[in-house]
Amino acid sequence: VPNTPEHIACGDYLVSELKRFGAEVQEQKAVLTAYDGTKLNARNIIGSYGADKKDRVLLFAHWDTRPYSDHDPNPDNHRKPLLGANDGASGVGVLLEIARALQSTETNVGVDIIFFDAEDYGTPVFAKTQEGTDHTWCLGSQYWAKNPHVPNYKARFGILLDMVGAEGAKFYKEYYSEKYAKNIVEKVWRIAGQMNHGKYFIGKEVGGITDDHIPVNEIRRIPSIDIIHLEPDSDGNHSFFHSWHTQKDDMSNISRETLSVVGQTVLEVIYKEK
Ligand code: AHN
Ligand code: ZN
Repeated sequence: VPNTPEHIACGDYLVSELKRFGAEVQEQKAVLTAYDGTKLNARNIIGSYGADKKDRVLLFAHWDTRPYSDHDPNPDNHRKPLLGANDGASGVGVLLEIARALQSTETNVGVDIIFFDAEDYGTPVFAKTQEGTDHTWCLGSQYWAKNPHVPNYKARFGILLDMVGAEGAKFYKEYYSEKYAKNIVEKVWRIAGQMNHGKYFIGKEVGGITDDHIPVNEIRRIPSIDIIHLEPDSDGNHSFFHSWHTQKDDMSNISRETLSVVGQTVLEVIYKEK
């Protein structure tokens, strides 16, 4: 949670892990303003492989967790922070393991891994106004998209991992991913199918999500997709996994198999790039 000692310790840990896995690490520190005016000491952490290569792929996830469990069934928990084992940390875990693989086997393209901060400090359910609050999410990625770590930074495409750890997770083709990067959605879902991961990667479209891929697409203009676990309902709407923004988003809901399926699929995608 931003502005806590644990946030500093976790950021330091991520920097040291990326360095241990041979990445060139850059940090981007910024003071960002939350929905309620709170100044957040935010830190985007960037690990690069093949930094001299022109053709690059961007992989990203958010590493902060939410200060509010505002979807918890117990109202007493609404102002408590959550662990975010799935919401945030699952994507970070997969990307750390990908970093470890990149250390031993080089890709043809350069790879940048970005851990974005301050994604999940968006307007809580208990705030007075909910309208027009989309911009209160994804503060770290908005900042990076306007101030990339390398001037005029570009990548062939980007892949965001969000909530990729729940048991039985299903990944549908998210609306903005299809809108901005349809060929990347097709590529990733095709490769997942070839790897027999069709039980996880479902060939059906669902509605759009405000997530870190939006600023990367709309501001930085890098075609980017969101691999995100959603539960579509019969009305054409969708919800997040059952413990989303509750006290139960902890390790008990995390599946090694789901993490592995996502990580193996993304590795296959990036090692296939010529
Ligand atoms: C909204 O609820 C508007 N966006 C969800 C983005 C998010 C939150 N991803 C993880 N936590
Ligand atoms: Zn969240």
